[in-house]
Amino acid sequence: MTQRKRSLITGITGQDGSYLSEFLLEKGYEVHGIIRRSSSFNTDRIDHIYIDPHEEKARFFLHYGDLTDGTTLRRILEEIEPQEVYNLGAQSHVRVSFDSPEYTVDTVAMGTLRLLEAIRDYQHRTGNQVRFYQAGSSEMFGKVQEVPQKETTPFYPRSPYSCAKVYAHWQTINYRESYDLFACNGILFNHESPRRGETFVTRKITRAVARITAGLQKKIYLGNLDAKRDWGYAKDYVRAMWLMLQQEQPDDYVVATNETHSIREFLDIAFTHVGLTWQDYVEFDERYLRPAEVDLLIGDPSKTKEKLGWEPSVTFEELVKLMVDSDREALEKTKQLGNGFD
Ligand code: NDP
Ligand code: GDR
Repeated sequence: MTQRKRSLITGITGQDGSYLSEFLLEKGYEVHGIIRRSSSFNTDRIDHIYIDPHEEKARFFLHYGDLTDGTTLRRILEEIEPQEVYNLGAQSHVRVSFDSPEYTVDTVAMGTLRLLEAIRDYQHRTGNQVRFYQAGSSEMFGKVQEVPQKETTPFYPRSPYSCAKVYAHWQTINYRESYDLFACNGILFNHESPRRGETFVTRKITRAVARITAGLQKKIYLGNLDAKRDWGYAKDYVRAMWLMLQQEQPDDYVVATNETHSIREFLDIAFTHVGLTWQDYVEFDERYLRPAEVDLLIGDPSKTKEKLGWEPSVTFEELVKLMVDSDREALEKTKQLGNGFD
């Protein structure tokens, strides 16, 4: 084993996993990630940092596994002996969690428990300290109890996904208090980027704007446009995850911008940025509504700012524009390669 700090990331192929990997590699870490076997490539977001593990300079390694498979999680943990574990893996789509509640809960809630159990046993057997980050969500606040939401605001989850995240949150605290595990909960509000999954509302909109301006799409079908979210930039948010694990004591932190905007406002900035009017292109489709909606999220990150010295670096308007620009550039590149265009 090298003397470098080793980290293990579940969900390394996701938006946050890819940014966190880049961040940790820059800090000099050896980064290990768990990927799911898939019949097609699922490593798009991390291909640019992958180096053949046979090369001496390789510090980035991938291992097949799944949060629903506890034996493999244990084996990987024992093999890697990481000092830090970031649990980002999840079926993370709120609407989909209503369609697949059992699978969502198995991954999000039971998956976290499996990982915590593996860490507990590993730590007990070897005496090696492991620092654990749990990817908690503002969705746990759900139905509005207090505005803005902070670490002490009561949870009122409104989806199978967020119920599972509440379980994982409390289990993380329980392992901290029961087994002296250095375990932190981040309660992260929505964070977006050009790497955001294409079915989340922000990326769905910016991708559609790019395709509409390229003449590839005429309409975009959306659900509830009145919901309000506190949207930040994913790159800023992975920095907060790491900062949590560098403190003297484990704790829980809200990461947010303290600004809230509706889907309509997002649409307005995205379409206006390319000289279009969103009302000309947006249609309603009830299939995108949720059985129970979260109407208003706005976070109070005072504790995180004060204790971790964390600040967001990108404004809402900048975020929308950088996502639109990125989708337009990506489409332009595809066009030049002659893919998907007649
Ligand atoms: P993504 O949906 O982009 O990524 C999810 C990751 O989890 C992917 O790597 C996915 O693999 C992996 N995964 C899914 N199911 C399993 C499984 N059964 N076993 C192992 N891995 C699995 O999410 P984000 O990067 O946006 O979010 C990261 C984490 O933070 C998630 O836990 C999410 O719930 C949470 N979160 C996200 C917020 C956000 O705004 N982005 C806000 C608050 C919390 P694959 O690529 O193969 O599908
Ligand atoms: P969210 O993100 O549910 O907040 O969860 P999403 O982008 O899916 O929805 C945000 C809001 O937009 C409304 N909406 C639509 N949503 C989608 N996906 N598609 C549509 O067509 C559409 N039309 C309107 C939704 O109803 C909702 O109000 C994200 C995920 O990353 C979670 O994993 C994370 O925990 C939370 O953010 C914080």
